[in-house]
Amino acid sequence: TSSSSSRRGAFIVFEGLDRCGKSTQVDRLVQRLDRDGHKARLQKFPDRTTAIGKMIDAYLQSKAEMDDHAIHLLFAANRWECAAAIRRDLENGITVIADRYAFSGIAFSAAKGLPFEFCLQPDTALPLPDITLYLTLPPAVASQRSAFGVERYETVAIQTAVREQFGLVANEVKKRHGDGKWVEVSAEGSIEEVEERIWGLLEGMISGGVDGRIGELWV
Ligand code: 2DT
Ligand code: MG
Repeated sequence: TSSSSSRRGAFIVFEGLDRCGKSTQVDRLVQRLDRDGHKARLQKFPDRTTAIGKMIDAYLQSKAEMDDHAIHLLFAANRWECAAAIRRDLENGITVIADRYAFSGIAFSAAKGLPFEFCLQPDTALPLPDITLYLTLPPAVASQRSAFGVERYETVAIQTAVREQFGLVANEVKKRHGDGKWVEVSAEGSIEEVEERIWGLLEGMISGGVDGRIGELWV
């Protein structure tokens, strides 16, 4: 529509525990937008293709060990090296869809015992997502899905601790940026059912574009 040309693209983040179907849903959303001729770009975090991303990849595959603080800062640095491109694309009317973001950074590091305030700090002033969809699955349902992979963090004990931290992250987002910035979505049901649930929440924001400047995380 003509009004969308004066508006910027939407910055949409997906978060959730392993095996919640997050990456599947992100892929389907991007495919749908491509089909509709809508300009959209997928941004995965960690972005394992950069120099920093390769260090993160080695850590996740347990090919490298690293201090908890050091790897936390590398995950954040990996977002900062992508921040300018995200901002530029949004300003050019492109919808940016991120598979994980700073919220995973906080939840996973805090689950290891790092202080919550320390975990928040390095992502301060990154582009603020217009909405974060947090995909939820009851633990009993999750355990019936296919087995965990072999990467670091893919155990029931760690996922349980991460779930608890995501609850604190949700509170922080709502407190600092407003209730509408963090939306829980049930990931129960078929792939198609979850896809329609998600589309119902995002359709207006994506097709209309977003009015106003890009916010800054935690600011
Ligand atoms: P994927 O399986 O989605 O590639 O994630 N992680 C992710 C962190 O610990 N900190 C972060 O900042 C981010 C973005 C979550 C790989 C793992 O990396 C964790 C799972
Ligand atoms: Mg994974």
